This record gives sequence, C-alpha cells and structure tokens, in this order.
Amino acid sequence: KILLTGALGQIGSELTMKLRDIYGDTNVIATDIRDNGSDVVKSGPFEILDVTDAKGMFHIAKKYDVDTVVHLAALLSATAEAKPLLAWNLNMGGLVNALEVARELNTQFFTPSSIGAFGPMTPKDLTPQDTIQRPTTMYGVNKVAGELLCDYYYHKFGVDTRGLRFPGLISYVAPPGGGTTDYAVEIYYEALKNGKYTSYIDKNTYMDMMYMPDALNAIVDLMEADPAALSHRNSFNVTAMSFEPEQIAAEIRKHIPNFRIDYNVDPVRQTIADSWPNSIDCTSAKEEWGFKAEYDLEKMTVDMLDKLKVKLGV
Ligand code: VAH
Repeated sequence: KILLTGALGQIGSELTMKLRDIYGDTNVIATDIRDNGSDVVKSGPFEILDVTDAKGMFHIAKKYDVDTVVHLAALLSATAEAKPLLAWNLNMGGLVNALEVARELNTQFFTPSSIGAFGPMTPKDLTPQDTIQRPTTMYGVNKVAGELLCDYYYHKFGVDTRGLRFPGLISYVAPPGGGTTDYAVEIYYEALKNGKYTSYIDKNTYMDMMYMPDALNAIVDLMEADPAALSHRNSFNVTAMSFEPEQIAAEIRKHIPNFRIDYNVDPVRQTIADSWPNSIDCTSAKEEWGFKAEYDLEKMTVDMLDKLKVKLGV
C-alpha cells in the first residue's frame, strides 16, 4: 500500500493513476491539501492532508497500513523564490514529517529532487552524478538539503529512501504550478489556442526536460530496482533531452507552420534558469537500475499536440 502526498500536483495527478493501474486502486492512498473532485479523488482512497501536519500524516499512514511513502507535496522553484520562508517550512517540514512516518512504519520512501539542486559553480554541460551542489535558490537549497536528509535516513535509520533529480517535466494532464520550466508546457497550449507564445525564458537558455510518461516509468523502475545494485540513492540524475525555446518552437512549427514565438523575459525565472545546468549526465541511473527515456523532443511534441487538441477541443 502506497501513500502519496501532493497527489493532485503535476506529477501526483498522473503517478496516482499509474500506480493504481499497476498495484490496484485500493492500494494507492492519494492525499493533498484540498479535494478537486478529479479522477485521483474518485478512483481510489483519498484523504485531505497538509504535509506540515505530522500527526495527521502518521494517522493516515497507520490507518491504511502503508508500506511505501511517495512524497511529492512541495513548492516549485519560482513560487519558492517568491515566498522563501514558506517554501522552507513546507518543503523541509513536509519532507521531515514524511521521512519520520517512513522511519516509524518502516516503509520504502521516494521523493523527487531536481536539476535545481545544482548551482552556478556546478559544471553546466553533462553535469556529473557526483559534483558540487551550491544552488542559489531557496528551492535548490531545499532540494540539496532534502537529498542529504534522505541519505541520512538511509544510513542512520535504514529507511529505504530513493530519489530522482528530475529535469523540467512536460505533461498535458495537470499543468505545473510555479516552476521555471513551465514555459515548455505553456507553449503547447498557446500554440494550439493562439498560434503564438511569449516566452518568459530567453532564447539560447538550455534546460533538461522530460515527458511525463518517462518520469513516471523512472519512478516505478527505481522503486522496484534491486537495492543491492544501487550505489546512489538520493538522488539520481535523469533526463531525456535538453533544449532552448527556439528549438521547441521549431518542433511545434512542423505541425503548426505559422506558430510564432517572441520573448518577454522574466528576470526572476531567467536568473533561476541561468543557475541550472544546460544538460546533465545520467550514466549512474542507466548503470544502476536501467533508466531509459522513450520520448525525445520530436516524439513528445507529436503526443502533446495530439492529446491537447482533444483536451482543448481544438
Ligand atoms: C521547476 N518544474 O521548474 C520544476 C523543476 C527542474 C524544474 O524543478 O521548479
């Protein structure tokens, strides 16, 4: 039985449904701060949970006798930069509460890290698995501290913690909230609705990205991997592609020939993006648990446009 926090978020809204397909609807307990009446709420057990409520989280985990905790509830990079103290309290408070539940109930544990865990001093091209991590954003501070805390719970208490440093995730179900890479999701919606997109990230800004189906498979593959094969735990570099706005625009133009992109750079999110790698190296993930991504920019664009045409009714 799996407990998810942040089950209504960008990852959670799809991961919950995938895990219910694999392990059975009643074995996946979705929680979030509110009830939005979606499939996640309707297709299996759902509970309202504020992850800063340690007792509330323990009560739910105990009630359902969970053996796995998947902790997704967090503020993303741009929101965290706008509200750093709230981000610290929610991102770190929620994480330590979830780790304590995992320790007390002896569950397996997953939480995502991010390419945001790297900073300006980190090698920018093919960023290694093990390298300097001095991020300059509150989100990055949260992610590095989170990685170290998860490794601590593994070494100190034997909690089976595992994590992935995700790139920007692109999906058509629930849009990301408050991220820096969100432009790469918004651009598909705008291309279909208005035939143009004004990007808040400047041209030539390369960032790692991944299509959500690959991200969900990576989580399941990592959690089912043989622990004896893991020499890393928190957290593995994973990515599928690295591109800059002009490249995704060109790919969209293969399907919407008149699509235009222009720029109105947001200095806050541009500064965040400039502090992150251009591309990261995933050798450890490939070697230790067989990570592979199926979608590149071309294949993702075909699927995103097909699915959004249906969703938007255009
Ligand atoms: C963000 N989508 O933009 C998240 C993610 C690597 C990007 O951490 O904050």
